[in-house]
Amino acid sequence: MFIRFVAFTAAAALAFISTANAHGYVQDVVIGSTHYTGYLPYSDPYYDPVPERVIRPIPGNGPVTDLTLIDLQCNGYSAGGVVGSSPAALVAPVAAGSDVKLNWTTWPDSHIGPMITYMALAPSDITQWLPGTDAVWFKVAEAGKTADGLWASTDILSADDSIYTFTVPANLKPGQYLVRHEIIALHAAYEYPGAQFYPSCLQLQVTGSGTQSPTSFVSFPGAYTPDTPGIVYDAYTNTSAYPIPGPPVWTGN
Ligand SMILES: *[C@@H]1O[C@H](CO)[C@@H](O)[C@H](O)[C@H]1NC(C)=O
Ligand SMILES: *[C@@H]1O[C@H](CO)[C@@H](O)[C@H](O)[C@H]1NC(C)=O
Ligand SMILES: [Cu+2]
Repeated sequence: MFIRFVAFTAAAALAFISTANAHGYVQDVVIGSTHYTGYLPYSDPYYDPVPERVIRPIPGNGPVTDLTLIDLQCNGYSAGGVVGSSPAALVAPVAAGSDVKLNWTTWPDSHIGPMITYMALAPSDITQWLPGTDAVWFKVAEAGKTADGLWASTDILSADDSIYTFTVPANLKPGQYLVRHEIIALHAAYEYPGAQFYPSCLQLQVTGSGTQSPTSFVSFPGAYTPDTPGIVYDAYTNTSAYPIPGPPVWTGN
């Protein structure tokens, strides 16, 4: 009885520690002069009706570390019958060639690493679409460690008031696209599992007269394995260039 009590207390303490060890998520999206509040995991679920967002729901501010889980896609739940993510209700319009600004919650200084952005064309109504493990994703932006040793997160992100900006490729053909944006925190990435993935999925309606589409795609999970360069990396001792994981950026020339 006493031992059970101790075990329960230890579990409760662990739960507390993982809550207290706050990390983050995208709290706001800015396109042109329009702001869209991000999905707020600590308040949205408690509203009735639940607020409509352009970002898909996440369980909280914590990371995914298992590269085989569907959770790696959009930080969605793999429990409760929801596969990878559940769609959001809204879709944000954006002209191809425009900037999209993602406003992160205050990011811990220790959580250094790259910021990477992918897109995927929804084959039909994005508010119903789950990519599953299909290879549909192409990379549109990436930032790792500069030659001066500055990391996309936290150095550059903090200097930019927690705003990360990527550009929708100018020649991208119009359609509904799911954006998968992530920070990979490397503070424990000297082994696998260790790297912490913080993905966030945003629903966009790309407009314009673009005609181009990429021809090669990756899946999530699938694009990253423990052997992919940049997944295992000792960020505190390795002074070499950091190899950003995943395929090359597609710019649509
Ligand atoms: C980011 O979003 C927060 C919460 O909505 C807001 O208070 C803050 O001003 C935003 N930052 C910028 C630079 O817009
Ligand atoms: C530093 O990182 C590079 C790129 O991942 C890797 O090839 C190299 O082995 C690492 N060096 C050490 C000492 O771990
Ligand atoms: Cu953390």
